[in-house]
Amino acid sequence: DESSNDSRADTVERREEALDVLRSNRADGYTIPSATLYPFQWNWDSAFIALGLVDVEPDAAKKELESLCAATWENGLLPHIVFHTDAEGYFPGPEEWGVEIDGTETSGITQPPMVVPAARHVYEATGDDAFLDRVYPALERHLEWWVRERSFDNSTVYVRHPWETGMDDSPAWTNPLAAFDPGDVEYEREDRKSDELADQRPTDWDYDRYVSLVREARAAEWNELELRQSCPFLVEDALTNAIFVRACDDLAALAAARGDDAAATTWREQAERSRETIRERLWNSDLETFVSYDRVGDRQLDANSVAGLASLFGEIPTNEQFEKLRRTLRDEFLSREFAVSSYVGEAFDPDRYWRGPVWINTNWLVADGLRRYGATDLADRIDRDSRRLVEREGFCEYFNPETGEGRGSDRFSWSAALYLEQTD
Ligand code: 2M8
Repeated sequence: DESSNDSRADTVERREEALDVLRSNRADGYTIPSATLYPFQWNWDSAFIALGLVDVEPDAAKKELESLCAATWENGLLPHIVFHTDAEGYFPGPEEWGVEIDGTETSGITQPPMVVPAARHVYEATGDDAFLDRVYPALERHLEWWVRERSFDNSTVYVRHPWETGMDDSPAWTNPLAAFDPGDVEYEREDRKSDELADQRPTDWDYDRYVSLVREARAAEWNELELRQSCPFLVEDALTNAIFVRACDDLAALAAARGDDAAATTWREQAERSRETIRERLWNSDLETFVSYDRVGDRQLDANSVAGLASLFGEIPTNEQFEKLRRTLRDEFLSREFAVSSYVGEAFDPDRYWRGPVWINTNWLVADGLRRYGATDLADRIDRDSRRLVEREGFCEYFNPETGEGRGSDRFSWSAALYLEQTD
């Protein structure tokens, strides 16, 4: 009928805009998240971008992941930013990190290993064995690094900076950040391009601690063993662990595709071992969700955030936990006009970054996870909200869950890429 023709025409037009956003944010073999706020290559952004690009521009999707993998450190750390060029307008830029790998400057922290699920998706969509041969060694080296350098017990993994979680100013980090004194840190922020944007970004209180953690880690020459003793922020993040577990499963599938059965077994066992610990250590029976664990304060961080729901993406919840988690999702996260709020507790702020707004990438993770548990109705509801938001407001960075208004930057790459992924 006419109205469904109209809405199909709208979708076609939006898809063209999405591709235009991605093309205009594209540099030489990689895509920046946003021209106004983030002028370099970001780790998990590139993974989401590749997921969206693969059906329309498979070669660009492959290049996106290959350029990221090429920045892997000798020890296996995959940096959260790759500074391919020296663009202006971002703090902390390359000079603050002081890292150079084969002539390319990078940061000295990582982000959730979405690159592995993305690589599996790109490989399966294209069947390109040569692509797999090019990226596999870096992917495996990276997951080995997580287990060797970022785990106390070879099962759960930890982060040593809030930026590593991707959910920078989540209220989950307030307590561990409040537990140390950042000292007198001097720096100049570049992310508050307007007063309005300033209210949608992390506070100076947060930034003092972000900067101090970077400077301390740099002073320790990024030595993970030393930082495990000295870093005041060591957190087993629920989101990072969920993506890590999924990455182990997906690496196992990629190993099997290459005929390496021994590696496939190793990574399947790693996934299972990690899942078992997460189910115990990160489950919070009051909030009925997964939370993060503070290794310095030796306590759970009881914040109800989308990170707990993302456990579905790693198939972490047992059936019993799933029933409870589904109730938490329904009661706490679906009661506002637009799903899924990034956080729903006392510190909820519908406009500020990872303290309440809806993000298209976490919606995508939760919807994918729900489908794995057969909860198609809930997954469809979340996908519909993502589409509705983008169709009303454009490809914003994040959205107010009550009014739907777009927040942060516009022409934001992963919002565009995941729209393509959802509507193909
Ligand atoms: C945001 O984080 C960066 C630091 O990495 C920042 O605020 O400057 C987060 O939303 C993160 O998840 C994202 O990857 C990055 C680039 O889009 O921006």
